[in-house]
Amino acid sequence: MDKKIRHLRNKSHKVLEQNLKKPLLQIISEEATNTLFICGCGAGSDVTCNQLLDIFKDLPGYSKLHYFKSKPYSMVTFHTVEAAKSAFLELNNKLCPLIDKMLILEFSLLSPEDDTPKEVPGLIMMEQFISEEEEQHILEALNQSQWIRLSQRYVQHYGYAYRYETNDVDPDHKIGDLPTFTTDIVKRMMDTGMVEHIPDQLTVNKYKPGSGIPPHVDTHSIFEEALISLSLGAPVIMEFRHPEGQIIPVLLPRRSLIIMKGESRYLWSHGIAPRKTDLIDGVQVPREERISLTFRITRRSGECHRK
Ligand SMILES: O=C(O)CCC(=O)C(=O)O
Repeated sequence: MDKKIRHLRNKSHKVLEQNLKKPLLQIISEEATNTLFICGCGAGSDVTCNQLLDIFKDLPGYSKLHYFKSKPYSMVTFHTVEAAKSAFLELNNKLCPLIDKMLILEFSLLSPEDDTPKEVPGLIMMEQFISEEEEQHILEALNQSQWIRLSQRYVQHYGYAYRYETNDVDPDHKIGDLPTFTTDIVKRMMDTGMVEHIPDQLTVNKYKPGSGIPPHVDTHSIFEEALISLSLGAPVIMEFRHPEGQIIPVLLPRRSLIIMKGESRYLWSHGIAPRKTDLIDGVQVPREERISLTFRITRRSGECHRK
């Protein structure tokens, strides 16, 4: 082993012992296990959770990244020991260009505390929120209007124009009311009792197979809590990401409505990976054109104090 790597590895071992308050023999293993420590990559380092996700999430057998708020290392679990072993052989002791840093990995004898939720807190899903006839009617109405082309998708805006440079709208510049084909749907939404204010901004997104939307948290300061999205045309998997690394894939069936509130709105990001298929019930399903209507409520009641 080269001198520099040996030095880094010894340093990492000390950090693990200090943090876990156990002898090294009870922390790491020479035999492969299904969990790896990613030494020196955690909170307090300059490596972000998203960078680690980019390195690990597409490796065969990847299960979960554990990026702790206050620990100077991260952990990654795989579905099998074999999968962890091949990730180890591929990445350990090598310079990783994505973070411009040598990856020091160790097989862990400990499993990361699993206190993470299995569902996205605050996310409400309502299947078959509209009928097939209503879906058809909205799709036809949308096709009468002009689509604006963005790099990955096509959009239409109603109420207030969405500003992609600043991820907000100009609250002093209303461009019109929401279209009449949404009136019944908005009423039904309000009747659920889960949306406090009447939406006044609508972004329509048209996604061709292979396109998506990067993970994001909608701006707190300009929009009220509830974000509502109606899916038309085809299902898709939306990924919700916790800042500590957990990803929960959520199937949005065609004609379903989701309401994001609480943590799902303010803490977890949501996004759609740009790919041509989605894994649905264990089957790779080819994507088809999907159109979503995202309803927002512009904030009129002063500052948002949520972090
Ligand atoms: O397509 C969707 O359901 C979500 C769209 C979205 O997140 C957005 O427009 O900000």
